[in-house]
Amino acid sequence: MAINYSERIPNNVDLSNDRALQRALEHWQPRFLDWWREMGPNDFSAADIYLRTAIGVDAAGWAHYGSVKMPDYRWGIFLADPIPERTIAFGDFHGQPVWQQVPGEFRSQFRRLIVTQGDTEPASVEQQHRLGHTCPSLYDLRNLFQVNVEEGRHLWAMVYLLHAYFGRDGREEAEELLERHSGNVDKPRILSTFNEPIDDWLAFFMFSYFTDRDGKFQLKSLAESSFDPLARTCRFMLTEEAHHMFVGETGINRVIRRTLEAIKELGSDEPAAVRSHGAIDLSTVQRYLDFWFSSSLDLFGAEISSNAASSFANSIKGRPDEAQFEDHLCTEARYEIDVPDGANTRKESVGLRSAMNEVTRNAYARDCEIGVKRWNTLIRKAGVDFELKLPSTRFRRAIGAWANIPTDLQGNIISAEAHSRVLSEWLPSAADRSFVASLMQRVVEPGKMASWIAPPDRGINNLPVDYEYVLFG
Ligand code: BYC
Ligand code: FE
Ligand code: FE
Repeated sequence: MAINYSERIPNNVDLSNDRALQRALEHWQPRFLDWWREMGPNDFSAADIYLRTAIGVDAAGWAHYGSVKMPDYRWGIFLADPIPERTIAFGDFHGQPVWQQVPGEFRSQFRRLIVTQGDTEPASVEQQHRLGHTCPSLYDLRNLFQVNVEEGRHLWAMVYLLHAYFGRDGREEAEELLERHSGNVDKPRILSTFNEPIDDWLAFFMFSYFTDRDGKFQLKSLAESSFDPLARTCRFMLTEEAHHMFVGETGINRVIRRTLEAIKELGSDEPAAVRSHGAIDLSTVQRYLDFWFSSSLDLFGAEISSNAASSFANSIKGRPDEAQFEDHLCTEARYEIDVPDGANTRKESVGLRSAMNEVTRNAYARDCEIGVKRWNTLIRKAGVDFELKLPSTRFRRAIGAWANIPTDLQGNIISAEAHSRVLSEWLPSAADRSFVASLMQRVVEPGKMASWIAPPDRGINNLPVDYEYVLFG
C-alpha cells in the first residue's frame, strides 16, 4: 500500500480507518516532538538539511531527497508489503500461517521484545545529541542528522505496534519510551550500550559500525517473527539500517585514510607524531574498536538463555536469515559453548534453542570482520605495519557466561590484578579521549574536512562532496 502523506501521521497502514488508534497516536505525537526538541539535535532545529524521506516501501527507489528542517520531518508508520501466504519459518508453529494478532499467551513476551527494541532507538538519538557542534564537515553533519531522524522513525515503528496491538499497557509503554533517557541514573535506557556516552565522532563511527550492526541482526531475527506486523515493520527498518552502517564503515575508513596520509607525510608512524599532525593514531582507533565491539556483544544476551529458547520455541524471534538453515525446529540439535571454568575453559553442550543468542552473536562477529579486513587492506597497501583486530568475544563482557571474567584481548583468562593493570592499554584512556576531543573542531565550510578525516569518495545522492548539505537558519 502506498504511503499516505496527506495525514497528520504519514502511514501505509490505513490509519484513517481506525479512528481510536489514530487518535491515540495523534496524542502521542506531540509528546514525541517535545522529546525530540528536548533530547534530540535541538540546537539545529532551524537548519535546512538535505534529508531522505521514505515515499514507498519497495526496495526500488523508495526515497525522496530534499531540504527539511528536522522538527518538520515526516515521521510515520511504514510497513513492508505483506508476503502473500507467508507461513511461520521456525519453532513449534513452523509451517502454520503467520499471525495478524498477538496470541494472548505470548503477549508479554512480544511486548518485552518490542519495548527493548523501541528503547534503543531514541536512546541513540540522545547519545548523539551534542555531536552536531563538533562536526568534521557538512557532509558528516547531514549524515548524523539522517541517522537521527531515522532512529526517531524506528521509535515510531515500535510505538505503532504497541498502540495497535497491546491496548492500554502498550500505550503506557509508549509513554515510558520517552521517559527513560540514555545515561540517566534514575531512569536509564534498558540495554547497557545505549547508556554509554558518545562524545566524539570516532565513537559515533564505531557505534554506527558496531552497534547499528547489532540492530541489523536483531531486526533480521524479528523480521522472521510469526507476528506479521512486527516482521513487516522490521523488514522496512532494515532498508534504513544499511545507511547507518555505511556511515560507520566509511567514517572509520576515512579516519584511517587520513592517518595513513599523515604517516606518509611524516615518514613516521609514532603515535605521538601522528597526533601532533592532527590525525588519530591507529592504536587509538584499535582501543575505540575494542570498547564498542565488546560493548555491542553484550546486546545479544547470555550465551545460554531460557528467554532465547522460549522466543524460538514460540516462533516469536528467529535467527537472522532463517531460510539459510536446514533445521527450523532445533528440538534435538545441540550447540557447544565455551564457558569459563576456574582459570580454564570448558565446553558445555546445550540444546540449540537455548544457544540462539550465541548463534546470532557469532554471525554478527563474522559480519564485523568484513569491515576490519577492508581497513587492514588500506593499511597494508600504505605499507604501514599495523593490523586492526576484533578482540575475542570473551573480552570485557558484562552479560552471559563471560560476564566479569578477566581475559586478555585473545580471550585467555588472566588474573584480576593483571587485568586491571593492562585494561587501560586496551580501552580508550582518559588521555585518548581528551586527545580525540581536542580534534573535534567544528568544520562547516562546504567541502572542507577536519584535520583528522579524509573526504568521502562521493557525496549524497550523486551530489558533489562540497554541496551545502546543511544550511544554518
Ligand atoms: N544490557 O536471557 P538473556 C538497535 C538482560 S540495536 C543490559 O540473555 P534475552 C539500534 C536481559 O534483558 C538492537 N541488560 O536475555 C542500534 C535479561 O533481563 P531479565 C536492539 C541486558 O532476552 C543502534 C537478562 O539480561 N534490539 O536497534 O535472551 C542505534 C538475561 O539475558 C543486556 C533488540 O535488542 C544488555 N546488553 O536477550 C539504534 C531486540 N543483555 O529479563 C538502534 C529485542 C541482556 O532477566 N531484544 N540483558 O530482567 C531482545 O531480543 C532481547 O531482549 C535481548 C536479550 C537480545 C536484548
Ligand atoms: Fe534503528
Ligand atoms: Fe540504526
